[in-house]
Amino acid sequence: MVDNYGDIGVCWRLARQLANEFGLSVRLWVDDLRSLSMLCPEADAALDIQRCRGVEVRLWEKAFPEVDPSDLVIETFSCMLPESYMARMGASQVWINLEYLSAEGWVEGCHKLPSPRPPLDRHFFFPGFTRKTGGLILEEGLFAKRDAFLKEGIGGFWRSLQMDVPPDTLKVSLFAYENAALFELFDAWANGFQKILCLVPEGRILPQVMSYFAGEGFSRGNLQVAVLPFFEQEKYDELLWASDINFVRGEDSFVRAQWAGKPFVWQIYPQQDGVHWDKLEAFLNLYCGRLSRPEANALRNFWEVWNGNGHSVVHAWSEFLSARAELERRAMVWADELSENNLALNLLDYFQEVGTMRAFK
Ligand code: TRH
Repeated sequence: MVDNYGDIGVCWRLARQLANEFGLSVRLWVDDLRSLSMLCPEADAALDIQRCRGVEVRLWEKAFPEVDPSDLVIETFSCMLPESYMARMGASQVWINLEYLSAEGWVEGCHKLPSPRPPLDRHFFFPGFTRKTGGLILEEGLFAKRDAFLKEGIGGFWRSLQMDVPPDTLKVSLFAYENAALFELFDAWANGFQKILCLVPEGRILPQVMSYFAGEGFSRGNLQVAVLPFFEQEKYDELLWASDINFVRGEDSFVRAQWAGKPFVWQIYPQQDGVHWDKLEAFLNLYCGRLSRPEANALRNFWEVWNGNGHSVVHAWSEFLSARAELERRAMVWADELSENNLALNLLDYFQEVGTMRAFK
């Protein structure tokens, strides 16, 4: 897909973590190396086989190469393993289907359920936000890195972008799909009392951003927009840390915004039958649970507006902004709570659990 990096984003992150933190020998099969090279410029989109950041990266072609299957086979997002690969798998492989992220209640019931593919066993593994799910991808030491960046690295970050950001300016990163609410939001920012610097990495929202300014520079009233290059994954984290509010989308940037510990706004990946609204509400219910009522309403209303419920953007934004101090506190506490449930650790524990269960069968 053009400009959809979530699936490779998750796989690349997990592959690196398993290889570099746990010392495992990891082979990542990718059918779109161009997308990977956007997240990691060292990856060469022309190479069928390469080693990159401790991971063996292989091109997933139609004619799938004949290789010995790994001890742990992680199928992500139900991508369907090639027949020839499955034919070589047997009782010594543990096959896990790593699913999409959702805060919906049914996830807890389905996490770790068997999903047989006779004669092989397969097991569901669901990431999630509660202790009864597989948790979220979080690299060792990420919070310490974030905090050190905020203490010492932030000036260097802005300088690397050749930007001089006045302290009274609210910095907002904007990573989004096309969005019908954008013009109204930009109007609210342009006409608001607060100076706003909106940082837009190149991507799907950019044509809309350009058309708002109609070729007349990138500033209007109190709003200034800076278009940024699409960063490698680590630098995108820095953008999230350096900004005061983050607009994110999909699955992986959504999680990274949570680790940033800053107020954030999620544009969920829209699905045709509208089921994404259930997912959005499920997350809001969890996240808002411990916010006081005005702040919870402000967050909920603005997120719903940003996801296209058609209500007034101006009003929702002004309430969201007023709730900022409380949302900042919530974001930090939430990040700390979530960090207790680490996906990579849980996945490897489960790998051993399945192996042990088999031995007793
Ligand atoms: O690209 P996305 O919209 O991905 C989506 C979702 O994952 C969705 O569930 C899936 O079904 C759909 O794709 C096909 O958004 P997401 O998930 O946030 O992924 C973006 C990735 O790009 C993430 O790993 C962060 C990374 N990124 C950078 O590395 N540099 C950047 O400058 C930016 C803006 C993002």
